[in-house]
Amino acid sequence: MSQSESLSESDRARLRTLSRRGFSAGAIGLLAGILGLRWIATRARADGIPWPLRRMLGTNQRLWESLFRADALAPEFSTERARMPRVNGTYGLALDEPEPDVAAWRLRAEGDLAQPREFTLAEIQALPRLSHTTELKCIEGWSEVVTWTGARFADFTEACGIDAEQMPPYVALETPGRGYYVGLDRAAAMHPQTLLCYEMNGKPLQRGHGAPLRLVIPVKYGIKNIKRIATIRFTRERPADYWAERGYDWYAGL
Ligand SMILES: Nc1nc2c(c(=O)[nH]1)N[C@H]1C(S)=C(S)[C@@H](COP(=O)(O)O)O[C@H]1N2
Ligand SMILES: [Mo]
Repeated sequence: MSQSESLSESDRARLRTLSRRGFSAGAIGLLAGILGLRWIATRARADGIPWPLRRMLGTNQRLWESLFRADALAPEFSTERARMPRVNGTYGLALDEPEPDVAAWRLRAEGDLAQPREFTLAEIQALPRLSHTTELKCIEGWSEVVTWTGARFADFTEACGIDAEQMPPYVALETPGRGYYVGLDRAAAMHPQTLLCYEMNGKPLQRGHGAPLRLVIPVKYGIKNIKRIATIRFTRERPADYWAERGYDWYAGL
């Protein structure tokens, strides 16, 4: 004898009601989910994405910011662990143009400073030299340990005549022609491991990795590690950021 045959007619009726109820509850839940997603998707956009999502990123950012410690260092590794990462992201690198002349290259510092300044690569290399072996983490899900060498961003700001107390809250960095651009909060820019980097794994930086000068900022995801910097602007307004304008978190902290 099968189970259903042993059920009385009233049991069966009860079962039918229960499963109908279960189905209705499921259907209502599903519908609410779909309507909810549609509601989110049709909201006004803020920096390229619907405002409820942007607000979630904002909350996320405040949480990360409150956890940030200016003196907490990103983990460092032995140099034997260092590898060459893939070339990832070529916006603003102009790889189809002829090899640039490094002697003619200039880094422009502008914005909230006594007067705009231009630096040669030799001038950046004359600043105190620092190396660290840290992990480059891409939001796409891969990471690589790399030995980076360059000048501390904090030493560069000093060379620009900005003292740490007067430093404006934001820094904007751009490639030539603004093919890629990044905005940073002051605390991350001034972090002791943040470098204007000209050597990678003991060799001069290659074009695909941002020659002649790139940013290395281990307290942020890869997207903020802008390659081939032409301009650095100190500013009181939060700068535009290439990937934040395309839906990623502006802060992008680790
Ligand atoms: N100019 C420029 N810098 C950039 C990018 C880019 O597209 N253009 N991509 C970023 C991203 S997403 C990552 S993960 C790192 C990768 O650095 P790598 O190419 O040296 O591995 O560079 C960052 N800096
Ligand atoms: Mo990335």
